Amino acid sequence: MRIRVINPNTTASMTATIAHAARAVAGPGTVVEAVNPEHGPVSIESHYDEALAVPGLLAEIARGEQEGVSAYVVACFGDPGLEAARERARGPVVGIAEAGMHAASFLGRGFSVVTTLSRTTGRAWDLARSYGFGERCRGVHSCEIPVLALETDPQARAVITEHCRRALEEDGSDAVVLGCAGMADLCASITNALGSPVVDGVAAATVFAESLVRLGLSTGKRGEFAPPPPKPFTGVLAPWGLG
Ligand code: 2AL
Repeated sequence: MRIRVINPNTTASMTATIAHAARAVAGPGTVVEAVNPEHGPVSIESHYDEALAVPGLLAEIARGEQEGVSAYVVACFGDPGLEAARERARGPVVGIAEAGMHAASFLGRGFSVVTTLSRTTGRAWDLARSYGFGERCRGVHSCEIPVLALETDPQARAVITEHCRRALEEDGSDAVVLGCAGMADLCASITNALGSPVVDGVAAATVFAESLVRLGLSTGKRGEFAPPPPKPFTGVLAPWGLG
C-alpha cells in the first residue's frame, strides 16, 4: 500500500524528519511517500498560516488521487484541512493531532499536549474537545519554540523534555502528546528521559492509516464526506475547481 504523508508546510527539511518518523513504524510492504506543497507557509503556527496551508494540502490530495494513493496523513498538529481532505480522498485520511490523542487515550486516563507557541494552544484545545477528549486532555503546554527553530535551536530537545516532565507532574497525566510534527525526531529521547509514554502523532497517524487500509475501511461517503459538489473556482484558486 502507498501512504502519502503530507507536511502541509513547505519546509523540505521538516518533511524529511516526518518521512523518517513515518518510515520507522510502517510495516513491510507499505510505501511511505512524504511530500510538502510547493505553495504555502514555511511553517504553520497561526490560524492565518493554517488557512493558507490548506490549498497546498488539497493539491497534494488531488495529485495522490490521480496516482492511486491508498491513505493519507495530514502531518501538522492543527490537523488543517482534515475534513476537506476526507471529502476529496477515496482512502482514509488521518490527522496527527487526532491520531496522537487517540493513541494517548489507550495509555492511561489523562494526557497532556506539549506544543510550540502559546498561540497554538487554543487550536489544540478545540481539537481535543472536537475529538471527544475534552476531559482526557488535562493540559496543553507551550515551550515558546517556533516551528522552524525546532531544527536549529540547540536547546530545543532539553527545553521540550523539561516541559513534558512538568506537564506530566502538573496535570497528573499518564502520557504526553507532542504537539508538532517537527518534534517527531525527539520522541524516542524524551521517552527515555521521562520513562512515561510520549506519543508522536506522525508515527501514530501512519500506523492508524495503514491499519485502516488493512482493515478495508475508509471514510463514509453517504453524506457530509461525499465528494464536494462540482463547481468552477475563480482567480488564483481556479485550479481547485471541481468537475
Ligand atoms: C505545527 C506542525 O505540526 N507543523 C507546523 O508547521 N506547525 N504545529 C504547531 N503546533 O506549531
